[in-house]
Amino acid sequence: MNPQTRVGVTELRRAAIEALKLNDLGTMTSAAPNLYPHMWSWDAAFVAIGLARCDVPRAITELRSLLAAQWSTGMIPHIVFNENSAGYFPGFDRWGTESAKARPSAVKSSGICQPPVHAIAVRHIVDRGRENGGKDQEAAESFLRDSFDGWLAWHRWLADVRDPDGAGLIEIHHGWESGFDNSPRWDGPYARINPGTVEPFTRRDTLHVADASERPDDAEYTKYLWLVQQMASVNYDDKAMQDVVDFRVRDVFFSGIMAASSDVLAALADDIGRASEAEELRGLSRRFRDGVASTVDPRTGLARDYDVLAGEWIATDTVSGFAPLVAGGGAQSLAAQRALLLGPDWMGYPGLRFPLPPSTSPSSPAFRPRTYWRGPVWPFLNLLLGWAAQRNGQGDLYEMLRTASLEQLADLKFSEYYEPFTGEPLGSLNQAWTAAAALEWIGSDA
Ligand code: 2M8
Repeated sequence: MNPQTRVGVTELRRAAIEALKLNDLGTMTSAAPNLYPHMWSWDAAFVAIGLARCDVPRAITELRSLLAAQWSTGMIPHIVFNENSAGYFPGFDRWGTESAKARPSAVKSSGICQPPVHAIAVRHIVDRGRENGGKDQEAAESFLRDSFDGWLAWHRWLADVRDPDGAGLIEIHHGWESGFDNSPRWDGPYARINPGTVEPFTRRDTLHVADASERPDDAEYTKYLWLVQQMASVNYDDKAMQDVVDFRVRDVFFSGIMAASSDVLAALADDIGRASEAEELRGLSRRFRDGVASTVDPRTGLARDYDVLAGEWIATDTVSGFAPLVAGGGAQSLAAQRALLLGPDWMGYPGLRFPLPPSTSPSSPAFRPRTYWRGPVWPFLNLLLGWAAQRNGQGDLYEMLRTASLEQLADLKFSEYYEPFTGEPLGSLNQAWTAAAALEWIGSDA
């Protein structure tokens, strides 16, 4: 690394820490300063990965706060509401989780979940703690011991409740559960929903982006809220929900994360002498890895989601097609996925500002370069793909993602997402998981 780049990296680290401070609510971190003034489940995991690079105890606090919101069933809710912020819609009152039996009454949360990246964050905390030694190591190791059963219950709930038939694919009941809210992946399932009467609503999200057309439109929000109403009508009871909800999809990217995370949690189980749980988790990892592999479209090489209600595969050119790369797997499948990702429809697409995968391939008719999950580049996702590449032994892919990400993030905006061809920062600025991704990419280099 030349001296000029090194100065850039030091400045980047300082600015990323500053952006995380801006979002620091004390014992949890808002996903973004105005647009998302609460804690989101998978954002919190990436935030913890970044925090572990500068403050191991604070990273632990982040995940402890998330676990305090875990439902008695094992589910980790997708939003943990900050009592002092009213500026987000739909807020706690709109979720109707007040009377959900499984929600811990002291913590306000939504009633759905997001992908289980948390065990990967715990691994990072333990690794950073051990590197630092002393008090950080003690804190990280005791956190692992205290929190292990919470993470285990979370993985068991996902496996038992969201994959009751053992297909190795997690069923979701809302596009928000995928985290890829309005991705073309969900156009088919949403097109088939005819919402009943939805309580009137006033959105807040469009106030916090430069151009409201980047966000989903009101018709999409009506369907999002319809699903919330349907789930609330049965008090988020796991069994009843499946029968009332108009959105039932097996999410392949969620499942790929489940496979990867279960494997990571298995190694952590070994670490604390929980051998039988380690074996159980390795079984889960295999089950979801196989499930993900079974979805790969032989024509495109990309993994697919499955629409349970329509009984059909959902084939899209979205980054979720790289679920096998995240899940891990056989050498041949990983090599094929690596070649695709580096190829002309993705990182090698002509004219990209940085060689980073757009959320939808620009070759797809569904591609929209400025619209949220329909095309922009999402930095936190690149960190996940890089982590997976490194674990897969694909060091060249890891280095390419790292170099390009550090260049992208050197604008110091920490945007929620970026226009793929111009590199323009879009969505919220100072998005917490983007800043955290920068810290992790820098690693021990600054
Ligand atoms: C976005 O989702 C929320 C709803 O959960 C929203 O648009 O209001 C998604 O990008 C999601 O993946 C992310 O976790 C969340 C907070 O960053 O924002």
